[in-house]
Amino acid sequence: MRIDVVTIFPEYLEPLNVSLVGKARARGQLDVRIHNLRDWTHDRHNTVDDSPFGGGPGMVMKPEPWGEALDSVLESGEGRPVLVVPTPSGLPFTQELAVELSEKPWLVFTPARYEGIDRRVIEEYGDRLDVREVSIGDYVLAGGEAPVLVIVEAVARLLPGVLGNAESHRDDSFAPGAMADLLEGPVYTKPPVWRGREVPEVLLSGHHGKVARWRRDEAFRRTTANRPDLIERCDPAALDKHDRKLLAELGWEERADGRFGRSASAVEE
Ligand code: 6GU
Repeated sequence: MRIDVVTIFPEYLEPLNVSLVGKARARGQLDVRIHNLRDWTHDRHNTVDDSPFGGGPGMVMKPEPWGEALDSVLESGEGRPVLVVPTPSGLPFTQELAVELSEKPWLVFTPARYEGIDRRVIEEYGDRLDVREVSIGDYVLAGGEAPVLVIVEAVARLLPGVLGNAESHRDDSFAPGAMADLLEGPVYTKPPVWRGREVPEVLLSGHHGKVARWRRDEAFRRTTANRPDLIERCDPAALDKHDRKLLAELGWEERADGRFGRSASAVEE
C-alpha cells in the first residue's frame, strides 16, 4: 500500500517511522511519503492560510497550495487514490472503514490546521476521486495530523503480513463478527501471583471450553459497563442462552424482539 500525507507539520508524522508502521515501511509493505504543503507556496512567507469570507474567527487554508500539492501527488502515482480528509465534521472512523481502506492500493491524507480547508478543494477532488471526510471521535483537536497517525495505524495493522498472525485480528473489539461486537476482556501473563494478586484460576485450567466461556462473560461485563450502546444494538442471534442469563444477572431486560435494554432503574444512573 502507498500512503501520501500533505501537511504543514511534516515532523508531526515522525511516529510513522516507529513500531508497527515503521517496521511495515522497512519491510517494503508500506510506502509512506510525507510532503510539506509549504513546498507548493510561492510567496516570501509561504502563506497557507487567509481570513474566512463572511467573517468569523480563525483562518482558512487557501485552496491554491492544496491544489498544486494534490495535483503533484496524483501525477506521481498510477491510478486514483482514495483521498482521506480528517475533519471533526466527517463520518465516524470505525473498524469497518479501517478494513475498507486497508483494501485500497493508495491513500492520500490532507490533515488541516486552522478552521479547515477552503471547501472548493474537497469539491474539486471529489469530482475525480473517492473522497472520505473522516472524524476520529467527538472532541476537537487542533489539526488533522494526530487523526492521520490514528487512521494509518488502524489500517496498517490490517495489511497482509504486517501483524504476523492473521488470527490476531479475528477477536479485535469491533472486528466485524468478532465476539458479536463486544469489548475485549482482561488479559494476564506470568507470574501466576503478583503482589498477592492471582490470575483467575480458569485461565490456568487448560480447559479451552471453560476459558472461552469465561472470556466471553468478561467481555459482556466490560461492554455493559463501558459501552451499553453496543449491547443495545447487539444482534439477538449472536446471543446464546448463557449470554442471556448473564445479561439478566447484570440487570438487563430482554425485550420482545430478543434485544436487550437497560432496565428502567439502570438507565437513570
Ligand atoms: Cl479528524 N480533526 C480534528 N481537528 N479534530 C478532530 C478530528 C479530526 N476527529 C475528531 N476530532
